[in-house]
Amino acid sequence: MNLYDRIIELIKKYDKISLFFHQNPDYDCLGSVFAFQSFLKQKYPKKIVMIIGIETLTDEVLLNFPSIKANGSAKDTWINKSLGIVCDTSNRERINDQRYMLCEKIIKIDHHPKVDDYGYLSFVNEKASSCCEILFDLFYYWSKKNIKLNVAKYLYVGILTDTNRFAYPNTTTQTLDVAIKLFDILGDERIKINQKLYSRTLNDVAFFAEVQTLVKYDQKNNLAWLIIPNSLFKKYKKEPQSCVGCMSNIKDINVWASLYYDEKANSWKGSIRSNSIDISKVAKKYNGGGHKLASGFSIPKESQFNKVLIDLKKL
Ligand SMILES: [Mn+2]
Repeated sequence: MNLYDRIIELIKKYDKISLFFHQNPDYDCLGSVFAFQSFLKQKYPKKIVMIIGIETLTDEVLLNFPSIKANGSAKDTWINKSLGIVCDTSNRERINDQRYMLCEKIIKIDHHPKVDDYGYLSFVNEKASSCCEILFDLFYYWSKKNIKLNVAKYLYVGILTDTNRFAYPNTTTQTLDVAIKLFDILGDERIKINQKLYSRTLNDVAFFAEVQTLVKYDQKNNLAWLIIPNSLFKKYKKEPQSCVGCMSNIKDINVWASLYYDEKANSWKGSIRSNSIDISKVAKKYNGGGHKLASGFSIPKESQFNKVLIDLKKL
């Protein structure tokens, strides 16, 4: 039996499924869990599929996502009779709700480098652009007629954002093959998804314009960085976020990093991006990790950011 068959057989055995995603969720992990929920609901209407912790996310995080409905919080006694499926999360500490431990069994589905091998079953494909790409492949193998419009929407959003609209090097012929099949299902819907996903409010435009003025450059070391004060998020009523993308595609800047304070976690959250150099090792050194060209880290003090920058300069 191949791994897909083993995953399918295990899911079939459970009436209760708990879906988990990663902290600071992006559209790939959210797309994955919402697609999974929609797919399973269509294929097995009697199963109860809960996205654990979804009710803790703010509207801003979910804003651009097509037709999301929160489904209330799950009790511990429910979770401990369920099968857990964790999407897009390389290590256990990063799972959004640590009650994943209560699940009878866990399935991990991910495309990040394998830093933590967890789960009763683990499907990791580092060559996949996104977790959503893997799920499309799994669902297509499982029951392609159940990849209905809603499932396709969620998966498309995840692939689109994780590949930066098919521009990042993680886009492969396999990714495009999946995109072709999704286009067929989505029809004109994909244009609406694009518009909704990438539309900006005037408040956003003003916010990012101000963020841009805070970027510092070290042209000698081809490095850019940014520290976003919490007052700025408050001023524009924005959820704290990395804004690391505002430093991408700058000529002769090869590595860029941002930092902001995360009140909930009581720590400083950082993001590092690169256009060619592997920066994941630096992220790992500072309590983080991720991909070669896109990683995150977490430090207890703002002053430690200097050490991160020195390590990045050495690259
Ligand atoms: Mn992802």
